[in-house]
Parts: sequence; C-alpha cells; structure tokens
Amino acid sequence: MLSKKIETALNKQVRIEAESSQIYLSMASWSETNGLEGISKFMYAQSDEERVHMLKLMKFINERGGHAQVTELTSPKTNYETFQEMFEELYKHEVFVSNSINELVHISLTEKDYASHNFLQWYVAEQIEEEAVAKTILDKINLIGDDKGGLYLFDRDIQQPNING
Ligand code: OFO
Repeated sequence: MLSKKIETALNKQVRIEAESSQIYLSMASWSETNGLEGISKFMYAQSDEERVHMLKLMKFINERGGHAQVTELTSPKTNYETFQEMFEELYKHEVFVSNSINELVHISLTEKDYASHNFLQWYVAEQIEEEAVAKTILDKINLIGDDKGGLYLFDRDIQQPNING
C-alpha cells in the first residue's frame, strides 16, 4: 500500500510525464510545419515515449492501492525562434525531469517504501539515457549554428537509429 505522501509525489510525476509528452508533441508539430521531417518524427516518438512513462506510473500507483490522477496540464509553448532554441529547451526539460525523479527517489527512501524505490530505478536509468541523447543533439545543433545545409543533413541523420537510440 502506498503512503499518501508517496501517492501524491507519484501523481505529481504522472502530470510531469504527461506535460513532457505534450511539450514534445508541440515541438513535433512546430518542426513539421517548419519543414524538418526527421526532427519532427524524432519529436513525435519522444512524445509517445513520455506517454508510456506516464502510463507505467499510473499502473504502478493503481496496483499498489492508490489512485492515479488525470489532471489538467499546462499548455506547452507552440513556437520557437530557432531549432537551437527548441533543442535547448528539450535538454533543460530533461534535466528538470531528472531532478524530479531524484526527488521522488529521495521521498521513497525517507518513507521506507522500497517497492517504490525499486520501481523508480527504471526511471533513473531512463533519464540518464534521455539526458545524454538530448545533450548530444544539442551539441550537434550548436555546432551547426545557422548553417542551413548542416541543419538539412542533421534532419536526415536524426532518422538513423544510432543518434536517437
Ligand atoms: Fe523524458 O521524461 Fe519521462 O521519464
């Protein structure tokens, strides 16, 4: 059985994952309308992944006697000045999510909830990977800068499995 404290904290994370999914969906749409199909596909896939993260949490909460909450979400930004700005925000957002997961892990330990602690290890590992991917992409985008040809090639490369894992 989940303690109220853990249930509330896990539900807060449900909302964060749902908002992450919406943020990446909005990035996918913006990329698509700005002609970069590869980046757009990557963002649609990221959005789907975040929804899976959310669902996994919901199942866990309900299985352990809690009640997963579906709430209103903060609307994501719909426009970006540049791709660089968009990827900067993607990276910052992943760092924010990692911090939030770390906080959850901390709460699970203070509550002596070892089942939740064990469950959350999957998210810890996932965030290491997601942060690393976001950082690699951001570094590449920063190298490309304003070079349109570079962006075109990047858009093609991001569809290759080795860049987005
Ligand atoms: Fe990329 O945020 Fe989920 O865990």
